[in-house]
This record gives sequence, C-alpha cells and structure tokens, in this order.
Amino acid sequence: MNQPSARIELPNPLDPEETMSRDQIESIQLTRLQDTLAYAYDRVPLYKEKYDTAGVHPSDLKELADLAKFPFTEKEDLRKTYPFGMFAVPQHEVARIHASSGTTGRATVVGYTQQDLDDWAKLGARCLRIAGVKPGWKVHNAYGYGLFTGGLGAHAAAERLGTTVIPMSGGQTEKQITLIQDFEPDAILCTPTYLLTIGDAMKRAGLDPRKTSLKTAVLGAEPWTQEMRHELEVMFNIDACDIYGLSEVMGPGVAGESNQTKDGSHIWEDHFRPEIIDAFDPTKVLGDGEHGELVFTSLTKQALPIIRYRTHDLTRLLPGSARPGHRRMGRITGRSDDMIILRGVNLFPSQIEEIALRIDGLSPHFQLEITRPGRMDQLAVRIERREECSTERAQAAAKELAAQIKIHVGSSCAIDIVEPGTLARSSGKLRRIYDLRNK
Ligand code: DLL
Repeated sequence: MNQPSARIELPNPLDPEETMSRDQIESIQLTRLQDTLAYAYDRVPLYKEKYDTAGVHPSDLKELADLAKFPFTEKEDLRKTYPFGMFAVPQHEVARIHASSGTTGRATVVGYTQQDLDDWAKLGARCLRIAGVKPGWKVHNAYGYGLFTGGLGAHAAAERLGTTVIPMSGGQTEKQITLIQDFEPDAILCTPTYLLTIGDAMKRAGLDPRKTSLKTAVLGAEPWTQEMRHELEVMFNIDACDIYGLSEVMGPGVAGESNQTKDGSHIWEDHFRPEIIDAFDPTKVLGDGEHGELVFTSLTKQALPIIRYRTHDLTRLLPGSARPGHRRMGRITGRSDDMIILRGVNLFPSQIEEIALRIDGLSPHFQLEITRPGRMDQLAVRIERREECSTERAQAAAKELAAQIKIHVGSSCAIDIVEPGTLARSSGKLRRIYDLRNK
C-alpha cells in the first residue's frame, strides 16, 4: 500500500565544534595552523621557496598573529604550478579534482583526499543545517555539476545532512520547473540570479512561484544584496540564506548563514583561519569590523593546503551570532578585480543592485557597460523594466535611478531601460560587467 507517510523529525545534532567558545576555537586554530605551515613547507616546493625567500620558517608561528609574517598565496601561484604542482600528496591519494573555468588565463586546479572530501561534506552540511534545511527534506540542487565545485559540493553536503538529493544541475529551466512541481522539494540550492530566472520563467508559464513546495533556498557563488534576498523571499515565499566558498579554499561550505539571524555567513573557523587585509596595502592586517579583502588559511586540508590565500573578495569580519565561537563575514560587496573605476569613483555591481531594487518598476536584471567614446569613461546601466511597469513609469524610474546613483555612488551614468526578458540570463554565475574600453 502506498500510504503517504507523515513527516517525522529526524535527529539533527550540531557538530561539537559548532558550539565551541571563541577561546576553544582559537586554541584549535593555533595548533592546526602550526601543523599546516610545517606540512605545506615540507611537502610543497612553492611554499618552501616562498618562505625561504621571505626568511620565515613554520616554527616562527608562536601565536595566531604571527601568521601575518608569512607570504600570501595568489591564484597566479596555482596557475604557475598548473596542474598539480601545489598538491601536497601523491596523486594516488587524491580522490577528486575540481577546476575553475578560468575566464582569463589557465584554469586553476584543486584536489581533495578522501579525508578532505569528508570534511567538505561535513562543513557543507553545517551550512545547510544552519540555513534551516532538515534531514529528511527533499533538496533540489541546481548548482552546476562537473569541474565547478558548486554541484558536487552542495550534493555531498545535502547527502551528509541526511536529505533526499535531486541532482538536477544548472540549466534547462523548464525541466527545473517541472521537477520542482512534480518532486515537491523543500529546499533549492543555486545561485541567486538563477533562482530569479526560475521564478520569472514560472510566472511566464502562468505558475505562481509562491505556491511551490519550497521553503528554503541556500544561495551563493556570486555576490547578492539584502534587496535581492527580499526580492527572492517574496517571489517564492521562502527563506533565503547565503552560502559562501571558493574552490581554492574548498568549495561551497567555507561559511554559511543562519535562517534565524540572516546576518551574514559564519566561517567555520575550526577549519579555516580568516584575515582581512587592506587590499591596496596588503601588509596591513585589519581589525574585526573593518572593510578589506578576505584572506584564508586552511587548517586541515591535506591535498591542497592553502596559506594566506588572497580571495579578492571584499567584506569584513563580524562577531559570531548564531554560532558565537565562529566569526561571520559581512556581505561581499564585490571583488577587488570586479571594481569599476569610473572617472576616479569606485563602483560595484552590488551597489547598483541595491539602488535599483528600491525603485518601483525596475527589475533585478541589469548589466553595466563601460565605454570610452572620447577620453572619458562612460557607464551605461542597461536594466529591464518589470513586466507590470508601464513604459512611461519606466522612464521616470530611469531618471530616479540615475539620480540615486549620482547621490550614492557619485558618478553620472546613462540608463537604458529594456524590455523584460531581453538581457542574458545565466544558470551559474551571472556576468554583470561588460567593459568595452579596450575593444
Ligand atoms: O563559487 C563555490 C560556491 C559554489 C560557493 C556554490 C557557494 C555556492 P568558485 O567558482 O571558485 O567557487 O568562485 C569563488 O565566488 O571568491 C566569490 O567571489 C564568489 N562567491 C562564492 N560564494 C559567494 C557568496 C564557488 N555567497 C568566488 N557571496 C568567490 C558572494 C560569492 N560571492
């Protein structure tokens, strides 16, 4: 007999490290950091060479602050040693390889031992749990599967938590919608802009995104704002939480946000030591609360230990809230290499997102185009009007957007309102900036 079974609450205990005090975490960090530095120095020629040149030795790390004495690791280091030169274990101990697509230059390749995969799944599961995903739930995973860490990383996290995973991967938006309708998942994992695309496509098909079975979305892989959170939460009638990570450090699951506090992602500091540095003067390590570039050191990784890795992500560290021993990261305002410098003014796509979504009639679908017709840089914001917004109203919205950008960002720009559905969509990371200055 095929009786629908009543939902039962499955056990969902926190990892003991999740509830550790700040002191306990820092004490673990110190020993793990000492071990990692020695391990990397002994096993990865590039680290030995860098430290010898800088005149530092792993034994110089006596307290956490001593980490600042050690050189940074950059994406370029992984490229120089492509493909496996920074691996610290022989190939037969590497259980899996991932790689970043590398829009510029060579791909960066990362590797995991079985233990690394196990830790990754555990930390990913922490992120889903803190976001409110429960064992026994059905989880629709629309992060891309393959060399990108999103798909398989989120998949393992959801399995580890004890959910039923639907490994849909990215793309095929109509099929995504069919599966969401038919399989009735409780949670969805994808990029924020892809969830938006799914919602728009549902509306176009005459379906109400607020009526799906979805309760929670765990979104990451690209910057998104509070305004975008609000947009998606209202659109789908769900809770939307952040998940952060990067392949060089692990993949999705380095940090995750609580659905209770929705105040930024908790960094799992028993496995990673974060720092914030001044992006323009990297010798300066900044204090908690100060904005700068996020730097990570892995504390337990075997295949690819990574020390003081410059993420180029701009944010700040905040005290833990839902997990008091682990610090949070503020929202990522952008990447230092995504920063547009327009006639001397620094600008990030997230600022435009924030402003545009507060204006009636404007959709979250926009692109930024920078050109240099004469000697001056020009910014054009191309943005779709909302379906229900009239063309006249959209013109007024355009004026308001230009004025708000002038006030809040400090630069003038042209606004081009376009029809709904005309700008490119992506099932993964969305490209917002089109810099045509050197074309
Ligand atoms: O994007 C890993 C990931 C997959 C994270 C799925 C979350 C969900 P990479 O392709 O190596 O790895 O890209 C890493 O993406 O340095 C950030 O610039 C950006 N990023 C990742 N998560 C967030 C987030 C994955 N929650 C780069 N908010 C990072 C803002 C994010 N930016």
